[in-house]
Amino acid sequence: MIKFIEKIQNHLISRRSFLGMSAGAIAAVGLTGCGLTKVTTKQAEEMSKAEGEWIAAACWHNCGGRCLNKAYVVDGIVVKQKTDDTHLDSADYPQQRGCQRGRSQRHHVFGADRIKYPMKRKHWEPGGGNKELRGKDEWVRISWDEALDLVAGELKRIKEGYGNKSILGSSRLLNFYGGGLVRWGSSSSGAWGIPQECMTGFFSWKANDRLDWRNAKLIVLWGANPARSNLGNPTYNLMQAKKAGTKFIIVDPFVTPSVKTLADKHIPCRPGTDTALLLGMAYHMIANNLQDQDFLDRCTVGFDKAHMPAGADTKENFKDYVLGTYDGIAKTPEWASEICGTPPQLIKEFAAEIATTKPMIFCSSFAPARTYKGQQFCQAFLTVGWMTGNVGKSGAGVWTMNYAANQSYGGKTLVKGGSTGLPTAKNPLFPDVTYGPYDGYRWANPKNPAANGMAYCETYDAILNGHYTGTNGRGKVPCDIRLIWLVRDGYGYNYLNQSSDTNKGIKAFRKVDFVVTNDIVLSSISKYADIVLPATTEWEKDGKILQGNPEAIFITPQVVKPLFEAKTEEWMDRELGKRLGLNPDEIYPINGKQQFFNSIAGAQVIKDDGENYETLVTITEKDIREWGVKGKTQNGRIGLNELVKQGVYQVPRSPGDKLGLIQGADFAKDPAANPLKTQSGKLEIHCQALSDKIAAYGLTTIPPIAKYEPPLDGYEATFKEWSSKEKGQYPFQLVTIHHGRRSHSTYDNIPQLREAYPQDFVMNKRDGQALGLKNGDTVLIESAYGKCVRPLTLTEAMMPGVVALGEGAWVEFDEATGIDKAGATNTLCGARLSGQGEEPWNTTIVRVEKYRGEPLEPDTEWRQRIIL
Ligand SMILES: Nc1nc2c(c(=O)[nH]1)N[C@H]1C(S)=C(S)[C@@H](COP(=O)(O)OP(=O)(O)OC[C@H]3O[C@@H](n4cnc5c(=O)[nH]c(N)nc54)[C@H](O)[C@@H]3O)O[C@H]1N2
Ligand SMILES: Nc1nc2c(c(=O)[nH]1)N[C@H]1C(S)=C(S)[C@@H](COP(=O)(O)OP(=O)(O)OC[C@H]3O[C@@H](n4cnc5c(=O)[nH]c(N)nc54)[C@H](O)[C@@H]3O)O[C@H]1N2
Ligand SMILES: [Mo]
Repeated sequence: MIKFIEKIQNHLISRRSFLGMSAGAIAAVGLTGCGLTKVTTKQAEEMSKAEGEWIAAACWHNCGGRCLNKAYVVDGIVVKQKTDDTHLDSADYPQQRGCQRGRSQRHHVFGADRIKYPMKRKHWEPGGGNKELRGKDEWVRISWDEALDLVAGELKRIKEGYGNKSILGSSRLLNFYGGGLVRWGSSSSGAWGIPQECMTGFFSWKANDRLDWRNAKLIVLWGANPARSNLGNPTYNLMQAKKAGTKFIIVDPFVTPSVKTLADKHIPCRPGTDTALLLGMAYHMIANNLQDQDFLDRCTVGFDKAHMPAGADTKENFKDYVLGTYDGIAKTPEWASEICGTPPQLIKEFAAEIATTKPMIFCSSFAPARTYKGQQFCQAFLTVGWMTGNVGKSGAGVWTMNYAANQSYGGKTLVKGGSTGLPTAKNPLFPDVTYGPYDGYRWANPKNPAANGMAYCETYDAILNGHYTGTNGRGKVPCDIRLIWLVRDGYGYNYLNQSSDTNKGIKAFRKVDFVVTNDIVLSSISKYADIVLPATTEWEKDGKILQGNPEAIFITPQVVKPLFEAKTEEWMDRELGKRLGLNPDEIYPINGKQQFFNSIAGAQVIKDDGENYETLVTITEKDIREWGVKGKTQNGRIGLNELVKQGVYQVPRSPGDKLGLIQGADFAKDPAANPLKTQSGKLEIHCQALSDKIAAYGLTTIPPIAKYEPPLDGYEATFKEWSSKEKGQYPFQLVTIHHGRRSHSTYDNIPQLREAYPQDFVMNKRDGQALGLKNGDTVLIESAYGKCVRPLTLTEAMMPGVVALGEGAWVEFDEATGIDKAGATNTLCGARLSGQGEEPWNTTIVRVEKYRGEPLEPDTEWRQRIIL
């Protein structure tokens, strides 16, 4: 095997000739100490004929999907990939097929730009050294011993000198070492979680099972673009509904690929103004008595003054707000149209259509809630959806996608992995804060202020100014952040790139004493670090179960041995633990292999009765011996090794089986006998609990019913003066769409994907022409927070006044001009504090002009971040 790797490692080529080749010619890539190893097409063909093995390979990124990925491994090198061929494909029982990104995973794992060795920034020394050089300093290779000594030394120095709260971050090791300062908020689902929890009693009100979507007469997708942002099966599922005759309406400022694929009707709406559109629709329904009054009376509170929750001011009912009874402003379609840009006639038709077409599914994505005070959108969306009475019935429903992947899946979880057996490690400073793999899904509990850290959006200000906003009216909480910690299991959180205001973020990073990350590539956050530790990818670890949609789990064993000097987080934590005087066996009482085994042994699958679960996997004495683990024999549906070889367990489905779910069916039939976990037991259009909870976070407030208030940096803010409609300094509204070439920032480094999905800036053709711009021009896009340049695409598919940029490009600042060349959206989006800590990315305003600087080299030609 060694000989084989040496053989391909001897074929060094320069980066330019690598990129000069077509993507198809590069069938496999190997690694060397100093750069990329190319394998020619001929060699690749030879290699793929060589005797190897197909191994199920993790596809672990946060793309919202989960698919089957298989790697063909010849002598420790992955020479090709394929996807699900474990059973024949059908609409009811679809294969779990991967997309272009997962199938590029080998270019990520074996990329020339993998982090290969521990690296230190040349001018960093304990305490900070020359901090201004972060992001532009040289890197030097150091030994693992030196790296671990330096990292442990800084952890100790900062803990002893300033206390654990001066360490920003969370990880298993940190929790054993006294904890770190944690953050809360919502980087993904916008404002969705809390309104849903308070108004419905479910943090995530599940959608009906995917097979039931075919029973809808109408499906409304609000701000959703599944053809781009739900790869895998969700769009395929929606196509089945379309085939069965369902009509689709999509509300979006952009004629997206999903509009082109699915929609019978497109409703244009300016970003951040959806609440106005929904209020205009509500007005039309009320004025024509189209609402389902029986459902509203039986199942909701707060719609009109006769159905208010106990203790509420009767004037605060939704109907009177819409009619303008007390504020004198009727929220007519004409009123709405001036704000949202949707023609009044279209608003009326749309309102009448959703009110009279039954059954209907009314489904929103997260994007319209990633806006300033996005809770108001969630309130309005649920309220108008409930006005149609489409709850608890087949082919009907009102919800947000409960998670990106499951947009059109919904239903019960039919198969699930077991626990790894690793006990959870509590952060002693914030014992109530749950520790998940993503910072982005951590919620603060406003009832327990001592448990809370700070909102994500406040991080950089907290570092720069030494305080953050305390929940529950605690005012400014002092802090002294000295260490940024990102050595953690699985996936990092690349927040310098992915959270608002990268310019300010870099200033903050340049202030602290120490930044340490573990990473697989030099992602933005690692670029601005002092020490980067080489992490193994999931392909190099012992194995994991990854949950897919509710019908499938993916079992992903080790594919190849760790490359170069890459190590697992477990190894890093143990080694650091020793240096910090901790017992490594207490931090990890069980090893990775045993964890993998436990999660397989504990896997459960639903029985045909649709209620109870049974053991999934058969395990024999021989299996336990061969795996070298502790365990008991058990009987299930599939043998251990067969399952690992197959890489997936998917529950077969067919229409009429008992595995489906109609969400809220019992409640809608008899709300008194089946109360929800809301304060009133009903769906709450007027929801005091929501208003109180948002207020307790201490950032912004909202009334208990859906109201439209112009958001910060929304449409109204594009004008110097609203009444004359004279445009102001930042005349365009920006949406930051999830992009086909990446999962957030992940995969942005893959040249093949860069070629396939350009990072262009999109604007309306007439808007562009008015500025003297033409297709392909390089434009400068500027907000109050930063600026970037990108090639321009002009199209009538974009609403006038709205512009778009895909989120996730790897920020690439020109330090001299302060311009980001990559089109990284968070150079434009400001860090504004809102509601439950949602980041208001889609309420951002910008101006656009022709760029007059040096010509911009296409990003497909850029030097990869190959360090050592
Ligand atoms: N402007 C704007 N910003 C957004 C959004 C938006 O719509 N607009 N969307 C937001 C949303 S919805 C989300 S969910 C967030 C996601 O943002 P993040 O959670 O930051 O996701 P990624 O950018 O994929 O970052 C993953 C990081 O983990 C590293 N990594 C990947 N695999 C491994 C591994 O195996 N081991 C280790 N150690 N590291 C690994 C990658 O190099 C990368 O640095 O972005 C948000 N940011
Ligand atoms: N290819 C790809 N797929 C992904 C991801 C990825 O990074 N890349 N990330 C995954 C993750 S973690 C998540 S959370 C999901 C996100 O999934 P979504 O939130 O659905 O994704 P977006 O692309 O941000 O937005 C969808 C559509 O909403 C529109 N939109 C934006 N703002 C507004 C608004 O204010 N009002 C209205 N009506 N429409 C608006 C946009 O034009 C876009 O077409 O995607 C998942 N899928
Ligand atoms: Mo997300």
